[in-house]
Amino acid sequence: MVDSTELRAGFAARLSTLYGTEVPAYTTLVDVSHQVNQRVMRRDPEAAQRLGTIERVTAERHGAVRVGSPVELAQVARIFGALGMHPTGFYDLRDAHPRPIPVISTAFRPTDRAELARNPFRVFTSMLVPEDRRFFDDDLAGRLRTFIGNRRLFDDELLSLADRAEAEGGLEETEAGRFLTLAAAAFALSPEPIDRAWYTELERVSDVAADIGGVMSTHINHLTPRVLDIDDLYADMSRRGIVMIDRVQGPPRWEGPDVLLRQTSFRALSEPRRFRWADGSVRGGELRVRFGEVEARGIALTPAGRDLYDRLVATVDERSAARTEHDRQDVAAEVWRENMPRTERELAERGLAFFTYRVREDRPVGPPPATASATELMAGGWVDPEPIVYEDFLPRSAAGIFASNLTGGGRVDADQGGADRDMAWLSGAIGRKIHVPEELYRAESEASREAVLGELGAAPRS
Ligand code: OOG
Ligand code: NI
Repeated sequence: MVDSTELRAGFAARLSTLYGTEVPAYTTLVDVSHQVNQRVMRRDPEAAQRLGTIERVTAERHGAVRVGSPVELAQVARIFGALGMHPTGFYDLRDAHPRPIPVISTAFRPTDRAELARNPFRVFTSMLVPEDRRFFDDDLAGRLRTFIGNRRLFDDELLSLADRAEAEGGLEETEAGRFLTLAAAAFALSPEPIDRAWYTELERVSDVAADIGGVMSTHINHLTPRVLDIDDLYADMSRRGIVMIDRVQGPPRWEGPDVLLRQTSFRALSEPRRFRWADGSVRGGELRVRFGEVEARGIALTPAGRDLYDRLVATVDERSAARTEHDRQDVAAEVWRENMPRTERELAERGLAFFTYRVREDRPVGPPPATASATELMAGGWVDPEPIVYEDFLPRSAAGIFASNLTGGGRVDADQGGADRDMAWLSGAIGRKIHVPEELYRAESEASREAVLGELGAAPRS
């Protein structure tokens, strides 16, 4: 029996091989990431592994895929379900500034800490919203839905293997191999000719709409390795002559703890694709839609920490308006120094980030009260906080990643009505619970507090 964890690791490895053959620059990015990680490990192995073992970080990737309808998203969910990956978080990119994108998204990932440690593979998955009138008029929306309704991204054999794997927690060896082959193949770039006129019509609305709804199949859009020092990677890639987007997105580089997620990418490369023209002829051409991205992960923030983060981002925006990108980084570091706790301990004490707890060797004799809060346990010298790594995404960075790789202008009619789409809607549409990231982190932190209380033989409060 090949269990869901092994299936997930196998799928991530196969996709990585596939994407490396399709987009060779991805292989360079992975190589450079490994070199950066080794440099950081040599500098300080303990600090390097504060947010995950080097084995986990080296194997770690996230992918991005895009589909056209709830039916397709529900099918993707069955495939990822077989791999122990569950929809987590809701991202609405339709009102992203400055470039709205006509999609809503979730991320499929393991939700359990032990599973994340074994293999944290996750996929940012976006779904087109043809019903949104700001992007598509009635006529185009109708044709788009028909086009998407007539294609099959995943065949029956793949889906039934997925269902069996999900129901039974794995597959027997031969079937597992078959399942992984079919699953990876479903995300390969298709050689089928693309209807040029249809693709162009959609491109006028949005490159992303064309990439999703202009072709008969789906494909992996990028695969993202994790690095321990993203500024080092950025400089290294630039030295190799690879054109990077103009910034690292997310929190700035600074001396204090890394929180949430920092990401950067190189611009999409042109790839040969085949087109069918209006006269019926099929000729080669090219499209730029797929790129390379890299990320560094930090500590998960509580809702209070996230509010602070959002306020700081707004402050950086205000203070750096009309200044260069280079200045912006300095402004951001300055704003962080003024407002962000400089230590993990202070993040924990102020309830701004999520932690688990470890009992101290030199703890006081005698147990803490059974109802002691995490803050009391830390203050009393019973436990030390251990950071919980952020496993999710940032809407603003995601919008930036989409936007930095758009070539066309795009068209949005702000006077038209958008379609109501939220997490509950998406959950209903795919028939699965969508996990809330902050609830997962909170449950993990709370379980740890209870565990250390048990370990400390906590006594009822007198
Ligand atoms: C997804 C963009 C978002 C990220 O890392 O924030 C993303 C896409 O381009 O399909 O992958
Ligand atoms: Ni990404």
